[in-house]
Amino acid sequence: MSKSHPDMSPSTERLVTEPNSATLTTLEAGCGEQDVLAALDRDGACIVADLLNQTQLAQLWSEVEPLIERNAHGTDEFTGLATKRTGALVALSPAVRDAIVDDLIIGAAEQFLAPWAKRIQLHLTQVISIGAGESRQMLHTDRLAWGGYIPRPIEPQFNTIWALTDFTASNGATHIIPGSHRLDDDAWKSAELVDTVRAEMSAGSVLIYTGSVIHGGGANNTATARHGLNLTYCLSWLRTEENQFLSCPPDLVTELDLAVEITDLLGYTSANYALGYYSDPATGNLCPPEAAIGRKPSDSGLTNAVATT
Ligand SMILES: O=C(O)CCC(=O)C(=O)O
Repeated sequence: MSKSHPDMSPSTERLVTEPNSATLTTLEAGCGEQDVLAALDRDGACIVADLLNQTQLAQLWSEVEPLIERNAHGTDEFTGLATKRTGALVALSPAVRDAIVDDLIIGAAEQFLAPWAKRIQLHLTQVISIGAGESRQMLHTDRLAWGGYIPRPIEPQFNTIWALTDFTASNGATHIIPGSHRLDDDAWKSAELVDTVRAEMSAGSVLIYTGSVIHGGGANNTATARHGLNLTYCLSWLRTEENQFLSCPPDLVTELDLAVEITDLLGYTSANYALGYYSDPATGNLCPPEAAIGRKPSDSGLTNAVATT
């Protein structure tokens, strides 16, 4: 691989695992959070079939398709030279906002991450459109975004990819190594030697996977793009991959009158006492994050400012 993720340099040692199962568990849309958590504990990933109905899927697609159309391809092999990545989806798509706070997903994400943080936050919003002729992405774990500094057993991240088109083995369905979430941080370096399972699923279904499971986008050997909506969540004390304050700045939050559940996930709330306040550049006064969007703080934090209504 000539040009890969900057934090990743593969080794040639053999990976000491075999997949836990030959397929990923596929749950029904009516499943509970505990079913998701049990599958994540066992395999590090699972699929929930048809979580979006046809109307929701059509609405989502109608909102994101024009954004993808006007977007450019990636600039290296990791992001994909024939792949488009389209973000800022809280700002740009009401239907994506609905998916972000889907009851099953947000409930499972909160429970999964609860041992390590008081709150969770939105790590990234991104449609990944793997174009015709794209080659296979290198296998990796997403926790490497933080450069390997987060000790095990902390699980920093809970991930989803919502299929906006059918995911098939030939159009780029995600490669997963079930059980690899239990391996050490360097295991992905030799993962190319292991058989993967493909996250094949119908449009409207969602792949859920942890930040520790080894995975990667598939090659697209068809004539049309594979579109997946990647919505990921992480511990509120970590830096996020997509900078939500720039992708959805305070003026826009106010203009869109976003729900508190969404603004909290964007980070417009304290992650802990003294974590996330800002100082008014006009006065130097300490303010709760909510003050920037004209709201009262959800929690009392380290501030000396009186929040607005
Ligand atoms: O699109 C996919 O199937 C996975 C992509 C991925 O893992 C990534 O870009 O980090």
